[in-house]
Amino acid sequence: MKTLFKPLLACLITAGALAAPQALAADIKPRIIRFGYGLAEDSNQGRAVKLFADEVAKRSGGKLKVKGFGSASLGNDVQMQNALIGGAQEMMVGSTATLVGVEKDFGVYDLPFLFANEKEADTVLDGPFGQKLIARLPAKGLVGLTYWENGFRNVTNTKRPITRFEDFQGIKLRVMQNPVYIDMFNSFGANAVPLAFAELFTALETRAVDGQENPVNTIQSSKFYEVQKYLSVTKHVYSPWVMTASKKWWDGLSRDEQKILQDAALASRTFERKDSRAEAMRSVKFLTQQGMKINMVSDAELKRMRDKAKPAFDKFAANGGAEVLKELQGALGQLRK
Ligand code: TK8
Repeated sequence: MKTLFKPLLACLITAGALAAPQALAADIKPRIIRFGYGLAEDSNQGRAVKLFADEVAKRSGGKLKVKGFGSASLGNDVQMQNALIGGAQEMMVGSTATLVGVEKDFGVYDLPFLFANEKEADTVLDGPFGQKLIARLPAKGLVGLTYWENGFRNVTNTKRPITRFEDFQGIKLRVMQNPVYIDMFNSFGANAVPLAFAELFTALETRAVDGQENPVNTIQSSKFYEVQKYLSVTKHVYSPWVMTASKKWWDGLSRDEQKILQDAALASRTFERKDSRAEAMRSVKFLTQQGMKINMVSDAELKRMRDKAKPAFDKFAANGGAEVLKELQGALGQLRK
């Protein structure tokens, strides 16, 4: 009986799969997925969330509905992380820098002048190093799906162009809520003020701070050009975003549902990086047209900044980051061989 039944069942499954592959095979329930992010809907982040939502809808026959909530309307990065861990929100994308409260080693990406270009960043983030860091998240209540590009960060302020680190002297500079940034800019002579991104525009507008640092895409999409005069191209840090899901919620999904989300996340990664890079090429011109004064910082001065930031490296290593820093430098060394 058993031996007869098995091939018959296999035949039925094959026939069924041929007739209606999705409907029969996939275990998908109707679900609404709240997906929060910090930037405006009309930003590289917003466009990629929309692409992700469309991909998930397509791959799930419309059953999984991703609802994007931009401009930190569900909370800033840190608040959303906590909501995911607690199971009060399903998904988000945000900076790896603000994940340090959850997993300290993510701070390694914030050390200045590590990645030489986007290609290095892609290879390391998508390769064993980046995936190993992501694999630490489930133990902390999060599931990391993929990295997106935030991009190389540049400095804006209202006081003066930054041409060398001495120009940071006395500038009140908003940084992300992350100790590496605080140490780095303080070592340049700035007065680093950690602040959530959601509060940044107002802080710049009211002159509570003089400046900030972010990729050109964000300077454009968050309209910082309205309240900032100087943009200095320092590319001091390559900043990743990471897409995460609540582990509590994720564990209740079927394998099919998880696979749809994971596949759609990878599709969104390809789109997001391409879109962000194309936009970054146009942003500099746009920002000039808006009246920003833009200067490039020379390689020699960037090297001086790098040397000056050594205390940030030392402190990161001394506070338990030595291993992860060595691994990242090792991965970069492999690439450059
Ligand atoms: C958006 C932030 C932003 C980051 C920052 O929520 O805070 O400056 O660059 O992209 O994650």
